Order: sequence, then structure tokens, then C-alpha cells
Amino acid sequence: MSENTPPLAVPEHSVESFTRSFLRELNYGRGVDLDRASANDKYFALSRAVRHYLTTRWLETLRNQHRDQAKTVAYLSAEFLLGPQLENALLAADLEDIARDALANLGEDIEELRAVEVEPGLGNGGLGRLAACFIDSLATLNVPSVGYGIRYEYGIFKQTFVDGKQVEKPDHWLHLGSPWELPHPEYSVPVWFGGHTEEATNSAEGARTWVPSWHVTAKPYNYMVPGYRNGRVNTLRLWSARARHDFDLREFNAGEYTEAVRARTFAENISKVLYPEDSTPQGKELRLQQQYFFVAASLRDFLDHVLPEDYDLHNLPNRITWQLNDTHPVIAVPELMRILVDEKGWDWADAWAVTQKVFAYTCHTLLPEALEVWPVELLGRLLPRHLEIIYRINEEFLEEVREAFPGDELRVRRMSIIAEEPGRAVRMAHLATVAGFKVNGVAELHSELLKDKVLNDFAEMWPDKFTNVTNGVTPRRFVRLANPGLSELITAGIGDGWITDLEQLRNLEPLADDPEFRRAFRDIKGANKHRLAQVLKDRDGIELAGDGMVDAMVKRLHEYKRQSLKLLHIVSLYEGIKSGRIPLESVTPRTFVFGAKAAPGYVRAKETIELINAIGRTINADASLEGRLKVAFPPNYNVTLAEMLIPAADLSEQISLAGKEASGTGNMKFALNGALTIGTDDGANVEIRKLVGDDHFFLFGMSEPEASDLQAEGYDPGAYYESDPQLKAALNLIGSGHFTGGDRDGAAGSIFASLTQRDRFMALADFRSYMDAQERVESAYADYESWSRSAILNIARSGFFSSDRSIQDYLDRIWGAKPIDQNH
Ligand code: H53
Repeated sequence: MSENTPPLAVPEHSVESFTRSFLRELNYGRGVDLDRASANDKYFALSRAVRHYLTTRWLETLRNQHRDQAKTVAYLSAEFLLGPQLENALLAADLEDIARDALANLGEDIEELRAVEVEPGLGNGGLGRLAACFIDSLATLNVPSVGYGIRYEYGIFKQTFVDGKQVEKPDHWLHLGSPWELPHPEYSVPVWFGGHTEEATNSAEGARTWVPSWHVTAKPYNYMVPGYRNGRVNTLRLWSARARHDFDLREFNAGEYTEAVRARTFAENISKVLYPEDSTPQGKELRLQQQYFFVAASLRDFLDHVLPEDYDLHNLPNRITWQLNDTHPVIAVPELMRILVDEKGWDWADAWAVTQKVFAYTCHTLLPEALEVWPVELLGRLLPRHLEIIYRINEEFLEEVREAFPGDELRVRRMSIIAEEPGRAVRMAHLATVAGFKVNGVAELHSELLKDKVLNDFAEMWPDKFTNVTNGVTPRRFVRLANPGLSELITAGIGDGWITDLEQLRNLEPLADDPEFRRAFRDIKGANKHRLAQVLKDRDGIELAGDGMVDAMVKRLHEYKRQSLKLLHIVSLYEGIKSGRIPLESVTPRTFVFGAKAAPGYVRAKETIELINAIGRTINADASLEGRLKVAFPPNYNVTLAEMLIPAADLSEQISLAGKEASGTGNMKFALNGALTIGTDDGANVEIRKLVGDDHFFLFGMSEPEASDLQAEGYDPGAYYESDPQLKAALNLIGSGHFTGGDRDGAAGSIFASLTQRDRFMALADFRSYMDAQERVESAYADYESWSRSAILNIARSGFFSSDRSIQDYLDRIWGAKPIDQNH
């Protein structure tokens, strides 16, 4: 299209026009008429019709971007946990009512068609969902940006339970196709691997020539990322791996069918499946291939297709920031150096000066074992030139360290990008910290601990490099879409400005004292609980405990998050009731809701799942507890389920050991939907508590310094076990096999032993304080009037946790990019 050809006009916002679009898509796009259309046909036609309304804006955005060459943010992330696309597109295009009415006129129920969608589960948990919230906010804030990642053919596995044990099923989300992606094979780029290096053919200082030995083709698929009703539609570009040649015709003709497709299978494996690890890196060759694959394709794409042909790359820092989402994309650093020095012929020093100005690094963890480290042998085999470049970066960096701290060789070893023990390996977090112009943590406490502990040597050397950007969540998806009842109530009270300016929720504060408003809030919470109850019943045959409290712990299953501590609370209540210590009538009716996937290879996490299910089975089958206690553990927790569950919750469990959860973002979603938090002083809980106030938050447990002191002194879980009779009784009941049909060896025995002997995340030390806090919860909940006041205040004071605010922080303090006026 020439610069002067305006894109098509946005179709008219009317039921008639929408109906026409829908039918046209059904007839011409799917080749069926309404009478013969499958649910999938109708879902496709509906999605495509919605897409029409956004496409014009998308083309405009791309045009403007090309014309303005404005500073762009490229969010490089191995994961984007997008969640259902249709509802978000309907919302962004302001088509919810029109589409519903149009379909109703045709005798179709939009909810039924929405249910056809399989969400793209291209992420594991917090980090992937954060990336999805961030691209939503970037678009809504009108920032030129592009998300780059991998189009995994199989997303995060589908979790099922068989005899209470997790069994993983492949998530073939593309099985019926996706109406949301647009392939662009013409923009495919080759990505090379292996081989060796040779003397350079150019004369640049530091240059070498890489002679790789094999390659795959990276084929881009574009996804729309619509801003909220602001006319901007950004792009998410996900790469799919293909073999250069589909198959070898000669071999095929000779009857060697398997051989003929070998190359293809090999290449396509790279984007075949998302690694189902969360917070712990898996040192697998394929994973490094995935990382280099998407990063190399993305850099190439930006340099060759987004920038004008004659662009002077010395200006790159004014044109782009590449944000590195954790260490996964950090191989981009030597890749850019390689392009500038070996391909463009720049001297090393010039290339390094530019490279150091275009990357910024977000660290999402505090667990040292979670920082990626690649064996030199592997990296050198897969990417020999990159390894050489890393060595040189390290050499010059260590010179700098020696100059700054003369004689401190211990420090030099600690800071080196290359670890020597246990085997030689590249520390990707160090590389990112050396190359990045900013390094940020994801919550205040986390950023402090990064500076003081995990990356302390680096912070001493470059104090200004370190900053904090507290995470946030998109209010569009997690309030407006997930909780329509609450959204209407808020809008009736304070107008609808909160959807894009979440601090406006502050204006709800006075309404917390209005009994009418509180009653309306309670009605909505009740309706959300019914909605959840219905879904769980239909989906999984699970019953909730009447209208009781919904107490939710949903997150990945990880020992540091301490699902086991939650279990100790449940078992202690159960044991207390059964032994007569706790009168049944005094127990608040409550349903403990769990949602959690365990990494398939994480044995302890899988045992915990088994134990939750075993305890749930026992409690749920106990007629004497009917209407009092229930345990609901719906399998396959994902974004779809989160949107259903979070709005129904009264209590949000955020009980990680202090100093272990970098931020958490579920905690924010719950508070924004009017749940009160029971939590430790960890991650973003700290900021939530400060904002909502101690009276509206149930704090318990050791602080981070207390926990690390106790660890340093030598923690003995046995001492807690012996000295607290209730704790002992709960643990013994688990260990006795009471919940596991008498089996003391399997999950129950293993968790009993691990908690009483090692208890790596000190659940036993926090048990008493947790139980006390749960008692405070019970008495607060007994006055539901005052509880709902606290819940409303939680909403009113959580506006800070919008991802719009996070993105504004990144813009102001890291990226230096600006929102642009779409219509100028
Ligand atoms: O990232 C979230 C944090 C959360 C943290 C999580 C995370 C992953 O999901 C995967 C890897 C990793 O290093 C960290 O655990 O605390 O809220 C987003 O920042």
C-alpha cells in the first residue's frame, strides 16, 4: 500500500453492520451457512468480524509507526500467557453489546461461542501473565511497542487428576486453528546454529566470522494487541520454527519417508512446546535453542524490516529499548554485538557503546538456583561465536572490576560472567546486568534484596543501574471483564474513568461507609460465588460450602509458596473438630479453593497436589462437615478459570516465606476484586498492606530479616513440631496415612518427612502465627458488614497495582519512550 492510500474505514458500529460482517465471514471465510455451521465456524466468524473493527486501527498504527520512527519498546519474552482473546477484543472495540444483540437476533448465544475458545497458554505463570498485562498497557497508553516471543505449538500442559495425582496432557491449542493470528511467511528469517568461527573477512577491531552449520527458518505470526478504545492496535509477533525445505524429495521418492521429513521434525521441535518450568531453569539444549531462535529472529526483524534501509545504527538507542524479560532472552546481547562487529564491520568499542544503551533487564526472582546458567560446552557448541563474544565482554568487564576494587580477587570471581564451579558456565543474569543500562526488580522489597543480596556486588559498582518497578495487572481483563457486576457498581459510583486510570478507585473510599453500597457489593460477591459454584459443578462436579467464605490459594505449585502451610491449617481445623477441641458451630463455613499446576518433573510439588486431593476427598466425604468445610481443587488452573475464580474470593492466600516471592500478581488481582489478603511480608504483599492499611490485611509470619537470621542460626523444624501440640497433631494425622487410605509411604509420608526434617521454606516456624491470623480472619468475617467495608477499601486503595502504572514507571525511569498522539 502506498503511503497515500488510506486503509479501509472502520465498519459501522451497529447491529446490522456487525451481523453482515459475521455472516460474510461465515459464508466466505468458513464456506458454510448459518444452519450448517459448527460452533467452531461460528466462533471463527464472530472473532473475524470483531477483528475487522480493529484491523483498520492496526494498519493505521503500523503506518504511523513507520512514518514517525518514534522510540519503540520491544518486549522480549519467552512467555506471553494471553488468556482468551475474543472477550478482550470485543471490549477494546466497544462491541460487547452489539455483538451479543447481533447474535441473539440470529438465535445464537454469544456465551456459548465464547466457550469454544481455547486460550493460548503460552506461559507458565506470573512472568508470562505479566508480559501479557504489559503489552495490554503499552497499547492502552499509546506507546509504540512490539512484543516478541515464541508461537509454541503446545502451550502449558493441560492438567488432569487421576486418583488425585497430576497427569499432564498436551495442550494442542491450535487444534482447530486460531482466528487471531496472521502468518507472514514473506517476513521469515533464517536462524543459524553450530559450526565454528574463522578469521574475520572485515577489518573491524574484534571481528570474527561465524561459519554456522545448520539453520531453521523463523516464520512470524502477528497478533493484534488493541489498546482500550484509543485507536491504537500494537503487534505481538510470535515466531514459529520451520525447516528451510519441508522434506527431501529425492529421499521421499526413494521411499525413505522418515529420513525425508527428519530435518523438518528437527527444526519444528524448536517451537513445539513451552517448557513447563516456573522459576527454575531447565538446562536443556532445546531451551537454549528456543531462546536464541526467537531473539535472533526478533533482532533481525527489527533491524531489517522495521528500521528504514539506510538507518544509521549509531542512533539505535534513540529508536529502541529491548526489554529483557528475565534471563531467557539475554543471548540477544552477544547477538547484537555479533551483528554490529562481524556483519556491519563496527569496531568492538563502538558496538559495545551502543549495545550497552539498548538493553534493559528485569529480574523476576530471588532464588539463586532460578538464575539461568549455561554450560560453556553447550553454548560453545550451539553458538560458538556468541561464546567468544561473551568471553571478551567478560574480560573487559573484569578489568573494570579490578580497577574499581583493586586486589579484591574474590569479588572478581563472584562477579565474573563465567562461573568456574561446579563446571564452567555462563551466568546469564550477570551478562544481563553488565550489558543492561538498567536492571529492575519487580516489587520494592524484591528490588532491595536484589541490590543487597543477589546482585549486591553489581549494585556496589553501579548503584544507579538498579531500580524498582512494582508489577501491576491490567484492570481491563482482571476487573472490567472478569467482574462485570463489580465494574458496573464502581462505574455507577465514580464514573468509568477508572478503567484507564485506576487511581480513581480512591473515590470509592467514602462509599465504603455507605450501607447501600456495601449491600450492593455483597450481592455482587454472592452472585460471583454462585457463578463460580455453577462452573465448578458443571466442569468438575465440585460443590462449595453453601454461601460460606471462599478462601483461595491459586498459583503455581512451588515449595516456597507454601501450599503445605495452607494444608497444615486445613488439617489442624479438621483435627480440632474431629477431636472435639473446636466446636463445629464455631467454625466459619468455608471452601478452600486451590488452583495449581506442578512442573512435571518436580516430585515434591506433585506430591503436594496428591496430598491436597487426598485431604480434600476425606473432608468432602465427611457428612458431619457438610456445609462447613469443603476443599475444591479444580484441575487445570488457567487464565479462563482465574477470571471466574478471583471475583468470587473473600480471602486471598499469599503465604510464601518472606524473601522468596519476587512480587506476586495474583495478590493484586484479588485485592482489586475485593478479597482481603492473609499474607506474609513478602513481594508486593508489603506494598498492598501499606496501601490498604493494617486493619484491612491479615499479616503473619517472619519478616525477611527474621527468616534469614533463623536460617543462618540453623533452623530446626523438629523443635517447632515438638513444642506445638496442634502442629504436631496435624502433622501426625498426615503422617499416619489418615487421608491416604492408610498409606504412610507415598505423598503423605514424604511430605511429613520433608516438613519435620528439613522444611526448606520454614512452614513450621510460621505455623503458629498463621493460625492466629486465621483466627483473626474468622472473627472479622463474623461481622460481614464490616468485612465488606474492608473489602471495598481494598479495592479503593489498590489502584496503584494497575499495569498502566507499571508501564508509566518503565517509561519514566527506564525506557525514555513516550506515548504518542495517535491522531496527529
Ligand atoms: O514472576 C512474576 C512474579 C513472581 C515470580 C514470577 C516468575 C516466573 O513466573 C517465572 C520465572 C521467574 O524467575 C519468576 O515468581 O513473584 O510476580 C512476575 O514478575
